[in-house]
Amino acid sequence: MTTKVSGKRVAVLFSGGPAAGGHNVVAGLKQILGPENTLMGIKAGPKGLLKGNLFEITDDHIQQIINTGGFNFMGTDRTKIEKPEDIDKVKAVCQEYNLDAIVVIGGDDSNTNAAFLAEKLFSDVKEDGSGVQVIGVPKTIDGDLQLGDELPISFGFDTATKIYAEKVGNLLRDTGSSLKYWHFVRLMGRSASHVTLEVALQTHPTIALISEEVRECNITMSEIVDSIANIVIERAKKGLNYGVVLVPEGLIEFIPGFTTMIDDLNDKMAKFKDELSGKNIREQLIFMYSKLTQGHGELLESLPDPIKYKLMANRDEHGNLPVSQIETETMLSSAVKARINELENTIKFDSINHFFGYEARCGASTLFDAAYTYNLGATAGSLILDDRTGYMASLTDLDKGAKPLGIPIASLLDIEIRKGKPAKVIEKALVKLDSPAFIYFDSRRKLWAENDLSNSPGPVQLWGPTSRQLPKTVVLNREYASLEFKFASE
Ligand code: FBP
Repeated sequence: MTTKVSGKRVAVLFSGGPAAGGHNVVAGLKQILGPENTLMGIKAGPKGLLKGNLFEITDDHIQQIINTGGFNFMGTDRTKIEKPEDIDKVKAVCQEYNLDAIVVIGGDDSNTNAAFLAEKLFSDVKEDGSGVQVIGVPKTIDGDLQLGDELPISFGFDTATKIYAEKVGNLLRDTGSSLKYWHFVRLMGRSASHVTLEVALQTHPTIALISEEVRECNITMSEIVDSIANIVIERAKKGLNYGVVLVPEGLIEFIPGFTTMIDDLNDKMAKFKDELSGKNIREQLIFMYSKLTQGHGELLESLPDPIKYKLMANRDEHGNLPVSQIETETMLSSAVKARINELENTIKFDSINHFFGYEARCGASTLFDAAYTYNLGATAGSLILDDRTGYMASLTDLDKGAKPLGIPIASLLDIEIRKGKPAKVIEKALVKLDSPAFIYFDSRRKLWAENDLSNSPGPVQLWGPTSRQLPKTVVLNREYASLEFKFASE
């Protein structure tokens, strides 16, 4: 016999970058809690939790937000809650609003936050000595919060990659029509190259760089430039003076030499925080050249000014470099131009640079993300009604009915250096070079470079044959028999 749970008071917040489907998580959560329990929204992410910025979510709100993209219903931010005084503030807010549970909808760093909150709020929050439950929901367009069969993908990845694939497909068709430009396109995705790999599988670009391959195979900056220049030259010899190059957003952090230089820079910026404050950017750079380990200072100094400045930008509260602002595609296309001039100066090479980033994070959800997120919200709600804490909601077997699952978040924590110090964080899932998706890409890329085999998938479909398609990387890596997703409720 099951007993109906009533009287629970649950608060939900968004954390980190927005991703399509967040509003449906809230809707699924509200549905499962039912009218017997109360759902509160927290405005402006973890910062709003510290400030006690809460309001009650009604059925009318759900009617307005369901199936809409974005996190604008409540807003989001990247505050890390870790200091003892912050935990005390959270406890005070839980007491003020008489909360029984908090749901954190976020990526790897936000779910790390959720694990620590779960531990700190486990007991002694309420008058009777009991605690407040904390449940995470896996969100990020980056696709780097995934865990094999237990968590095939985070939400938002499908919508973002389909929107990018439309734009990249359009560029491939445009340049294959006008026959005169090389487009260098940097695609969002922070560290991992899942987004770039997925978009490549959907569109078959002339070239797609994969950061993880660059790091693992020790491919230097000049080797990357040479390999692109050689493809440009070979195509030009066949009369093909055009193409599209996909560049993952975080590439710079993966290039040998750059990786250790950026780690060194992160450490020293944290160490010399006080000395750097009050200096202008040029003074900061001169100061850092002398503080970096030998070789790193010289490498930093050799970079174009805009890249140098961006490398000195403030890290976020989780210690991440703001790679979305580093124009690697511009640096690469100029270096390729210079190299072509050295190798074959008769070749025509006109390049145009693009960054596809923020425009896809809040797009209206694909059918997959809409259904997935509603079910993730319902799973998070069920974990709360079942008195669980420290779990992340997931759905497995996305091709055969989908099964809800709760994953203990603490089991995912690993040690990484953040802001110059070891910290426990959820490890980012990177593209594996032995994964079926990468192997498939590797088996095709030469053909895509030599010929015009582009695919232009067009805009996201809400009906018709492609509307029910899962991300190709997920289908290949999970060895699903079909591209189509299936949820039990359908
Ligand atoms: P999350 O990991 O929080 O989901 O962030 C994803 C992301 O869109 C990255 O791809 C990008 O590098 C970053 O956010 C940009 O951050 P911001 O919104 O702070 O500029």
